[in-house]
Order: sequence, then C-alpha cells, then structure tokens
Amino acid sequence: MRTALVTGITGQDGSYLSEFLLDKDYKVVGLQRRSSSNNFSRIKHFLNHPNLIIEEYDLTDPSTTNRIIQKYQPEEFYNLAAQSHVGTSFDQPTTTFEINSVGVINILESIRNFSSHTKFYQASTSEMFGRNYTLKDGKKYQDENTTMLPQSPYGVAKLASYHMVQIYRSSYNIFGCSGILFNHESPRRGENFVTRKITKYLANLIKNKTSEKLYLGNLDSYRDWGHAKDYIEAMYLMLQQKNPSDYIIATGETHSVREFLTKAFEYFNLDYNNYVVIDPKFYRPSEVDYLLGDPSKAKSILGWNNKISFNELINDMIISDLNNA
Ligand code: NAP
Ligand code: G4F
Repeated sequence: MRTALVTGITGQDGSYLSEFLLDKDYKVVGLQRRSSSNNFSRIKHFLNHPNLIIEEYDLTDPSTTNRIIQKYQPEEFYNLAAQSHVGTSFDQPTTTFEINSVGVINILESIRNFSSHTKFYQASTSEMFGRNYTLKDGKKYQDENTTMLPQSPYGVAKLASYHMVQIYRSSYNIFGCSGILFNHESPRRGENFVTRKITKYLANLIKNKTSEKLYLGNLDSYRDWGHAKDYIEAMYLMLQQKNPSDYIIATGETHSVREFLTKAFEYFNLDYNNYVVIDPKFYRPSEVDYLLGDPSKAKSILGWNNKISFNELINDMIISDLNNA
C-alpha cells in the first residue's frame, strides 16, 4: 500500500484529494494544524476510514516536518496547506510568506535530507501571473511560458516556492512538481471567497428570507473557474509521471465575477442589482484583472480534462448551500 502525506486536509482541496487517494487504496496521512476548536467539517464523513491517519502539524515548524517525513517516508507528498486568501495576504504579508514560502522550503529540505525518493506536489497558482498574459492571435491567456509578475503578497510567496521546487528538482534531483492551478471552487470552498460568498448568501436569502444585502468588491475581474473535484485528479496524475514537471490546470474559459453573480441570481429568477452593494472594503490594493489558462500541456501529457462546466459548478454550489441553509 502506498503512503501519501497531505497537508491542508481540512481545506477544500485537501479534503477532496484525501478521499480520492483513499479510494485508490492509499494510506493517507492527513496533516492538520492544531486548532482550539474543531475544524473537521469537510472531512468528518471519512474520518473513520481505516487507512486514514491524522497528525498534528504546522507548516512553519521545521522540526515537525522532519519528524513526520522521517516517520512515514511517504511515496507521495501533496502540499496543499497555505494561507490561501489573496485579500488577507495584504493584511498579513509576513504570515503569508512564512506559511506559503518558508513552509515549503521546510518540506523540501526534509525530503532532501530524510526521504529523497518522495515525490512532491506543490500547490502553485495562477495568482503568480499577476496582470501578465501572453497575447497570440488576438487572444489573451496564460500558459507555462507566460512570465510571472505577481501583484499580491500571496502571489509573491507562491512564486518563491514555485522557484524553490524547480531548484530542488534541478540541484538535488527531487521529484517535485508544481500544479499552476487556476481558481477552482466547490461546495467545500471557503466562505470568504467570492463564489461561495454569493451562493451562501443566495441560499440564506431564499431559505431564511433575510433582508440583508450582499456586500462585494470588484465585479469586473475575470477568472478561469473550474471545479475542485476535477483539479485534484490532475495533482495525482502529475506524481504518476516518469519525469517531474510543472503544469497549468485550467478550464480554458474565463468569466467575470459579474457573470458568476448574474448566473447565480438567475437560478432563482432574481436580479442581483436589487441585492448587491459595492463595499470598497473588499477592493484589493492591487488587483489581478484577467486570468485564462491554457491547459494544453496537461491535456496532452497527463491526459487530464476538465469535466464539470461553469454552469454545473454554479448549480452544484447553489444546491449544496440550499441543502445546508
Ligand atoms: P483552503 O481551503 O484555504 O485550505 C488551506 C489549508 O491549509 C487548510 O486546511 C488550513 O488549515 C491549512 N493551513 C493553513 N496554514 C497552515 C499551517 N501553518 N500549517 C498547516 N496547515 C495550514 O485552500 P484550498 O482552496 O483547498 O487550496 C489548496 C491549496 O491550493 C492552497 O495552497 C492554495 O493556496 C492553492 N491554490 C488554490 C486555488 C483555488 O482556487 N482553490 C488555486 C490555486 C492554488 P485550517 O483548516 O486550520 O485553516
Ligand atoms: O474568490 P477570490 O478571493 O479568489 P482569488 O483572489 O482569485 O484567489 C483564489 O484563486 C487563486 C488562483 O488564481 C488562488 F491561488 C487563491 O488561493 C484563491 O483560491 O476573488 C476572486 C475575485 C477577485 O478579483 C476579487 O477582487 O473576486 C473579487 N471579489 C469581489 N468581491 C471578491 C469580493 N473577492 C472576495 N474574496 N470577496 C469579495 O467580497
């Protein structure tokens, strides 16, 4: 039985990936940071799985990282833990850098010193491109060759760890891959990301007849939004290849926040203009305006394909939030 370590198991992607690996008969060691209150809501339905072990862990603590790597010597290590909110990274740049950059170096050093056969997956991000894109035949997009010019402390920290993975690959022959994932959402998405904020608000509006308004920031940025269930499969595929590499994972479609909002409200035949208030509090000091990924490399080498459409994603999130409201 193969062993996989998954950091961030209590998060959106960590929860889906762990279930996926357990279904493939892996032993999964889920690394969870200590909390004074229970944050198992995304994993409680499989917490009793016989092949799941939960270990307490903090990415910023190198001695714990060393101890856990030495103890399990895993075949695969998926690093999904992060301070993952871009807006928050402007308020907490040092914490963001500690977790999203220094934390990754801690893991890479542990693998180099104690478990060099371990294949490593790093959760990189389209936020690393910032406002940059490639322009070809009148189309703006980002692919593996697009220059990265991050616009947020989060993007900078993720770019540092992306380069670190490349350095450990070329200098020490570590099997390290970065998945450059574009935005992906699901019913398990954190409630302060824009998509979930919208679907949760709508469910509350319909079920509880609230008269509260929905406060949002910039509606004119574009994102390439996929479903987390599709994207975790790409992470697994990257570590099954003969050689390590970095891959864009995206749908190849882009939509504005306004479009997401319009479609979500139309589900209930409502006009968002009657409910949404723009609050400058949610504007960022620097915004990423336009993301559209070209996943051709992942399609041809990994055989990966996005299956869940933009409309299906919105419906899945709305229905789930309605059931929970
Ligand atoms: P998420 O739901 O915010 O989950 C983040 C996880 O990291 C949580 O389990 C969190 O634990 C854990 N964590 C945070 N700080 C930690 C620390 N110091 N030590 C140990 N664990 C810590 O994020 P996600 O959406 O699943 O994203 C997964 C990864 O992909 C992240 O690295 C994110 O930056 C990256 N990414 C996400 C997207 C996207 O659109 N979702 C796109 C590109 C890249 P708690 O539960 O205790 O908070
Ligand atoms: O949902 P968001 O916070 O996602 P963002 O900033 O694109 O970051 C997500 O995707 C990245 C990949 O590109 C990941 F690396 C990262 O970890 C995270 O998962 O914001 C999306 C857009 C932004 O343009 C934001 O300014 O929505 C805009 N927005 C408008 N009103 C809002 C709000 N964002 C949030 N969070 N809350 C609002 O009220």
